[in-house]
Amino acid sequence: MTEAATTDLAPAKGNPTRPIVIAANRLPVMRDDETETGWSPSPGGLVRALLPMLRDSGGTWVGWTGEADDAPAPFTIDGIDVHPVEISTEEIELYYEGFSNDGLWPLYHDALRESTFDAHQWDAYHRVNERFAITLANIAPPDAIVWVHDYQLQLVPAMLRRQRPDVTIAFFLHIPFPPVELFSRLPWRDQIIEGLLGCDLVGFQRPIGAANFTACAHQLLDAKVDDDVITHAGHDSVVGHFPISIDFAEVEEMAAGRATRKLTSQFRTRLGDPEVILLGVDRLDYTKGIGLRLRAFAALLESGELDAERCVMVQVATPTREAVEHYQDERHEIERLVGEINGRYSRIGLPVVHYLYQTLSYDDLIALYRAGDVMLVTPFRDGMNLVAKEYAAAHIDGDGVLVLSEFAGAADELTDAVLVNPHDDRALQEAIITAVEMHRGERRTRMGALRDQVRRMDVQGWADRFLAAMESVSERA
Ligand code: GDG
Repeated sequence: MTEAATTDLAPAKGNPTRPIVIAANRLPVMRDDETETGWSPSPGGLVRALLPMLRDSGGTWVGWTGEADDAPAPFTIDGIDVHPVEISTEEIELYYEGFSNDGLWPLYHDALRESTFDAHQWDAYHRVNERFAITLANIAPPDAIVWVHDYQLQLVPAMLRRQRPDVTIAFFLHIPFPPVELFSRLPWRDQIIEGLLGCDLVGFQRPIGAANFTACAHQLLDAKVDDDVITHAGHDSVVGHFPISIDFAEVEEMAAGRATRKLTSQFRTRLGDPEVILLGVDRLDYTKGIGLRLRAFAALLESGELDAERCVMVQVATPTREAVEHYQDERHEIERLVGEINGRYSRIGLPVVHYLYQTLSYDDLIALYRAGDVMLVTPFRDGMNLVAKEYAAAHIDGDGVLVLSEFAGAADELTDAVLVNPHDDRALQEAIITAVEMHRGERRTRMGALRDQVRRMDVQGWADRFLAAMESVSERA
């Protein structure tokens, strides 16, 4: 069955010269009864980054629809061939919620929570990765570049290489790669490294991710390392870092629209026209440091360094991975803290913390960024953090201050933010005060520099750089 349809994403600037096949846990489209085709673009940066390029070059995407036991026949949408991979209810529990999100996710984020290492979950992870590899092997054209994404699919490259040594295989990890001391806890550590070494190119967000992976390959598998090339079992893999970004022009354009301006001013009014709006926007994930920033806010209200009559905090916490216990615990703790702070410092009709456990529309989100005077991005560990970049792109007024954790990948580039170690309570409080009290001139200088940086290194540039590296490793082979 073949359906043809269109989505509303902008055309690409640069195109690959060879057929490209993307593999990611999720497809670029999700089921949507409201549309004519029954599909609409999936939310998220990856789709925004890759869909225009794929659409223009006529590529292929292999992934899961997001629904259990959902195996529609391959179809074409907007010039992209979509190949759904079926995942059962049990596999969602074991491969996705279990091994990926309760095993790998905490381990790759500084072991902030205890990982579950369970052989049944590993078997399901292996099985689903194999299903992806078989699908890719069956459909990749002879001179294709296959680009695999993220921690759910780390075994795919070697599995695919065994079946299709003729294609170029690349991988990009969206989350941090941990140091060897932490990674070694994983009972299946050698298999994961071997899986990734099936690639011609392995990409990370930060140089430290690439260095950690290289150290693991050397120490665990005795692979030979020569600068950025790792040789194992007679095969070379090039390792590099490619910091992901956002569609700067799109966010800027949305932020400049009349509808957004109106919404921003409505939000400010509804919040009681405070002098300072402190803003947090995150998936409700324990890596993001939401509780930590609420505690810092509370401590500053308590000490009188912040005045509840002048400041409000807005925290958007998007629901995520609700079946995983660590996420349920984190939600309870955040909601307890919000209740405690509001109980103590709010006035009638004027809560001091506005907490939304919801997914907002992108329009609302951009308007909220514009309303935020101080953006708090305080993860304990984060691959990149696109919220920090979106905030800068949305601040077309050239004002606003970003408080940014040193442990977010974005800190490598966004050096004009107020950088902070979120593990240091007092330093975080001081960073918030610095941001709130910063003079207009300094705010504008810093925001100007942040905006220049994100404009220069946008998501199209990221995709172009990765693609150029893939083409150059394939010429090398
Ligand atoms: C992983 C890595 C890396 C959030 N709330 C709403 C909403 N969002 C959107 C934001 C942003 C995205 O979600 C979140 O991206 P982040 O980068 O901040 O974080 P992760 O989801 O953890 O992403 C991360 C990223 O992959 C890319 O490589 O940067 O380090 O962990 O785009 O705008 N969007 C809407 N409503 C919301 O309420 N519409």
